[in-house]
Amino acid sequence: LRELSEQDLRAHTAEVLDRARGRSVALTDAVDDEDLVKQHSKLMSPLVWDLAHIGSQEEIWLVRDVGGREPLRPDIDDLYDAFQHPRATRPSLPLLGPSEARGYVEEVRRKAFDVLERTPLSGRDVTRTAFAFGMIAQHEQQHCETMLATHQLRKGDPVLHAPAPPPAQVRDLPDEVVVPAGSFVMGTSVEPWALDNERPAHEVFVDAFAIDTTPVTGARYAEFVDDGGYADPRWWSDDGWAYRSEHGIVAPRFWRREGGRWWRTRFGVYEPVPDDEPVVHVSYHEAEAFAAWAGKRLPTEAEWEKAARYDPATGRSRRYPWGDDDPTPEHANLGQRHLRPAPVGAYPRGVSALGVHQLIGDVWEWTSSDFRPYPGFVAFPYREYSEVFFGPEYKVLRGGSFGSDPVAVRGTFRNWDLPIRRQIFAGFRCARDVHPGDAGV
Ligand code: AVJ
Ligand code: FE
Repeated sequence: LRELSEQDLRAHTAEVLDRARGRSVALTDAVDDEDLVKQHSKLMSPLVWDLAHIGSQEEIWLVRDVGGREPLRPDIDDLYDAFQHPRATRPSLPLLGPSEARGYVEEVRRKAFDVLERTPLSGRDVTRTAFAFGMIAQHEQQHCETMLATHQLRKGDPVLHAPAPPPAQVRDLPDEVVVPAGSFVMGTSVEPWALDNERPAHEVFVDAFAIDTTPVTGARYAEFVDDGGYADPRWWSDDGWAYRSEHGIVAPRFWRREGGRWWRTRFGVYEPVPDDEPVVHVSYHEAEAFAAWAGKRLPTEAEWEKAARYDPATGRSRRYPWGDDDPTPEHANLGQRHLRPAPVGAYPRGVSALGVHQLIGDVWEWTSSDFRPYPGFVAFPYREYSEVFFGPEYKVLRGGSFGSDPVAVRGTFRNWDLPIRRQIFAGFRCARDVHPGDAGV
């Protein structure tokens, strides 16, 4: 992005916005109107709320703020303000209906494109302008991933279809990669569309550690379940044990035991849990318990990012594990091209300089870190994007899932959620301390 001419940046921005809109339309056209307005889970909004919320944010940031245009629908700002109405109450609001919502987002988009054509993206104040377009494209894609999670919670016949991901290309990968102690640059000050919480770049010293080469698979996770892992408080934190007891949790969300093995419903299809696919739909508490059972722990956020970005040959941090090039379908399973994580070993071209696989795409990975600001953090452009969430309640997830669009994932990208959440496409990998003198350090 930083090297693009004004004209190419405008064309790229339009393309990214179009791609997001194609996906929102596909996710909302896949079901009938009754399904669009209904709440499939108390954790989620009706799909029609996400759709109009996407339009409302675009109106606020692109049409009004960047464009300086007259508001289209100031009367609905409050309805689509996520902080005014918790998800559980959204179905009872006087929301725009399906056809109204579709008409609204189209009208906002026409105006936003008009603003895009007339607004300089380079020169004075560009950072704010070019960023606003990138932020809104990412915002729409983030809600598309949320809508995809709503689809996963919805009951009924399959309505989404996609080809299978690639099979494993490499087998017998080593279990772990050892990363020697040392500093690396975490976060970014130069990535044009990086969000406020990814900034600024800063040096972090990380002790030697070992990290799993791949995310934890379904087969490995089933060993934990079948070993009585959910019934043994030794592996769980106090909060985790209370959570699993209160909710009667005995396996990942959507898993069911039948005929001596684990099955799962995925987007309306009932199937055996695949052995070599990263486990998905586990909470932080479950990930933490598995790691304890395995004699390991979750990686910190800094460890995850060092494993993903640090290149020991140059001492630099890369934009992505494979280098500085934007993701292609050969690098990672992103963008809902497939409706599932790919088996481990499916993306040898996505490997990091340190030899760690599938850090980007497939499943979000829980880290042990609380969501906190980097030193020098400045809220931008609004406090409610990140700042109000900083603190001990939220855990950081990294790397994006099969349902994350490339525009909304980077080596520096930080997601966060409550440790009890498991409707998101979250899995994990483990890490452990290593000490000087241990093999490989
Ligand atoms: C970054 C995924 C936690 O969905 O709550 C969407 C993104 N912020 N609208 C969320 C977001 C405002 C956010 N996460
Ligand atoms: Fe939002």
